[in-house]
Amino acid sequence: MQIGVLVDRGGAVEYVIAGDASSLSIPPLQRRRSHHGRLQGLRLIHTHFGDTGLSSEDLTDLARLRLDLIYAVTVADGGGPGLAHGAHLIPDGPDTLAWKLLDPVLTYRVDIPFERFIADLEDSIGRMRRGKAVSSGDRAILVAIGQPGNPVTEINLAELTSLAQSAGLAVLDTIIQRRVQPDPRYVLGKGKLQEIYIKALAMDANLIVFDHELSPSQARSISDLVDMRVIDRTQVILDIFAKRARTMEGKIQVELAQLKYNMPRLVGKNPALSRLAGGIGTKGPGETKLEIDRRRAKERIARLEKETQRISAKRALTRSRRSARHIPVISIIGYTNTGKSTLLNTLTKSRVLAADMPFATLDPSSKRLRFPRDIEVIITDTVGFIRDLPDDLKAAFMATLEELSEADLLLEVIDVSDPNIDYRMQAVDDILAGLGLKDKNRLRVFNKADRCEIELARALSDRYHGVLISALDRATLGPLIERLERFFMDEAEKGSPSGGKG
Ligand SMILES: Nc1nc2c(ncn2[C@@H]2O[C@H](COP(=O)(O)OP(=O)(O)OP(=O)(O)O)[C@@H](O)[C@H]2O)c(=O)[nH]1
Ligand SMILES: [Mg+2]
Repeated sequence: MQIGVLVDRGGAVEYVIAGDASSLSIPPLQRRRSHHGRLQGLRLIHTHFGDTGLSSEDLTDLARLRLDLIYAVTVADGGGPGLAHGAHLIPDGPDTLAWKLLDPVLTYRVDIPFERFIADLEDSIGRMRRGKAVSSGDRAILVAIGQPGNPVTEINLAELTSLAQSAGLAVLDTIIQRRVQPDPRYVLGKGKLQEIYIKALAMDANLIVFDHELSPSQARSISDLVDMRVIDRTQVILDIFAKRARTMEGKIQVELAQLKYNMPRLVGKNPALSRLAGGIGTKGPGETKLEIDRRRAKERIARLEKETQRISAKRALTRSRRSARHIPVISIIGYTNTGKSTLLNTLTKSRVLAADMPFATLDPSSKRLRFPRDIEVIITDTVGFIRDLPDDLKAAFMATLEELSEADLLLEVIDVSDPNIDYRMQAVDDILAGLGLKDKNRLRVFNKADRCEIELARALSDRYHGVLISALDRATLGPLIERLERFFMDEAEKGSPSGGKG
């Protein structure tokens, strides 16, 4: 007959189950752990006769009971343990789990660092759920403070609208609250906030989004007052980033930013708390759930930070190899959605994702570019800039932005058809200053010339000694390529002993 044991996280056997020749029926388990997407805290190890691996009933039990892990140990000819067939659950979307089969190994070779394994697994399950502030289908009202009719306020609100849409929200209405200074407690006046809440209810919205960054205490006061989810622009940006990150590196950076942003907001009443809550393997005595959540978040942050340092170091190595080979680097920068990736694609005939939405690009990509006069450079596309990028996000993307400091040339792409061009050029200048990159060689490229009055575009481009292009149309890139080529020839002259020094 089959014999099984259910083992808890501490390694103690909780149940011993005797089945029949081909199956095992697990008794009803006490629900010992608060659920919230967490696992049961028990792993099942049981015997199988013959050479059979996990059966579909086994896998159903795994999923139904949310076991930590399941193993079937086959019985070898002499009666001893043969192969161990294992499986565990993995996240498969915000609300679904799938199972993953492990390669069968000889039973005495099973070697899983269990504590670490289960902490990582529960982290990744929790992450699927907790990470996102919004889900597509959410219906939102957007709120900004400022002066109606004031161009800056209008620009900010329009930008928030496109961010919200890019995050998958339906934007039902936008509201500007006339105010010079945000209210320290509620951002808006208390009365106005209640008014907006009622309006939101009437429109069947389920979310209010503030353009203004909410401090943890503001978020708390507001959610005490209105019974609806309230988030800010930063959370919308974080959600977009989480959705777009493709590489491991990008994902780590986004998760780090999310944790750092959410951590101070982990407070008693916050509904985000229940989403962050979960079972914990090594619970210290007397710790409240809140303390445990904070501790877990801290530990995870520490782990991810180490990881980003490792990535940084790796990138630095790649860069130094590159510079050892004297291949110059151009970094394409600029406000989001200005056409950076399109330009990279057209210049290098590649097919990096370019799309009409903020933050289409998150993960940098580098390509080689050979000029007609046989100069070769590396050209890198980066994440777009946006005004008021929260510090945590900036920090998380440092590894990507570090690259910029070693570029030989920053190619700033500007959307010349943008009615808010001055405001956005200023935002880019501010961000570069913040990164200590203001004095770097920079060439301004005025893109989307096809979309506006050509005289106006040319005047602007001339004012900044820039180049006018339409990145979609390779035929317009001649002057840009020439400028770049000239720049690198001059640089080579300066650098080589036969040049500058004579
Ligand atoms: N009309 C016109 N559209 C352009 C031009 N260059 C880019 N676009 C469009 O502008 C949108 C954004 O282009 P991307 O290349 O994704 O912009 P990006 O700067 O890489 O944006 P992020 O990566 O999201 O920051 C896309 O819909 C492009 O097709 C151009 O010269 N003319
Ligand atoms: Mg891009």
